[in-house]
Amino acid sequence: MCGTCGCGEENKITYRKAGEKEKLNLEHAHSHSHGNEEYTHDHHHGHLHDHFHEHDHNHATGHATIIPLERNILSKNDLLAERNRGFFEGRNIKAYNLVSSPGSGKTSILERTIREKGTELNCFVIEGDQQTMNDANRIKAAGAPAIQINTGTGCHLDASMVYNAVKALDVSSDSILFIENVGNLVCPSMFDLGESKRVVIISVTEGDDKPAKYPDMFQSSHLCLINKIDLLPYVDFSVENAKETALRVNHHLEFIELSAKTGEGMDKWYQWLANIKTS
Ligand SMILES: Nc1nc2c(ncn2[C@@H]2O[C@H](COP(=O)(O)OP(=O)(O)OP(=O)(O)O)[C@@H](O)[C@H]2O)c(=O)[nH]1
Ligand SMILES: [Mg+2]
Repeated sequence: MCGTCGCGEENKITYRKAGEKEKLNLEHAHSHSHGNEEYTHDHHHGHLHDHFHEHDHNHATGHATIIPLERNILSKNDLLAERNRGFFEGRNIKAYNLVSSPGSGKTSILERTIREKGTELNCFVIEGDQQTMNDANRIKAAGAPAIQINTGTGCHLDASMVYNAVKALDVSSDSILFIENVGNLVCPSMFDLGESKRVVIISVTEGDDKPAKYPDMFQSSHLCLINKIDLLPYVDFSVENAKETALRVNHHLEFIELSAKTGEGMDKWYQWLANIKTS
């Protein structure tokens, strides 16, 4: 179980490449294979052994150990994230961590980006979901190599999962790596993956108060994509209110309004990616 947010009870993480049959060879993972294309490892076991031990030891003292345990887990994650960041920088891989609530359109934005700019941008994709290969298969159909991480009961990706996935996916130098996090506006905000930039997506069907309700995610992001603007005539969503609220928690946040469905605004997103890629 993740001691930070309580997720990941079964400790089973799987990594499966979209459309490929071979067993993935992930170093450092305690593993057993399930069929030809799936690889499972007991991700948190090593990490958390000490924490469980510490927790047991201090049981009589009540909850006082929870905060140090959280810090310990997050600082271990931060170390691994820095390792990822060094790996990415050394190979000129621009990594984007895409975070949002479920269904805001992360995969749809990626599909359209890959169809329209995939070759130019040299894209690779890591997909994080609790279950199913759906998103990795959608990305592969759009034309980019993808690996699916299924987190089981886990509600976020962490730096170690990304490290394993990057190795299995064989991400090439001078590329863009999109990491679609598990749909959740809370826990993924705490876990640095070593990304170059964090991109938070909200869709106009979610309500314009989300930045106020989930400030950590907006505070830790560089860019906010406001998706599904084709639906604006049908919903009570004020783009102005959403931006104002988000700027109150993070005055550096940039915004792009777009629709993955109609393509409106996608050119601004491509421009942002191009600027970042050459910076
Ligand atoms: N009208 C409209 N629908 C959209 C748009 N973008 C995505 N959708 C729809 O929203 C639904 C969810 O889209 P996904 O791309 O699967 O969302 P997601 O954020 O990847 O979802 P999870 O991975 O489950 O968190 C789908 O039915 C999409 O067709 C958009 O710009 N406009
Ligand atoms: Mg998705």
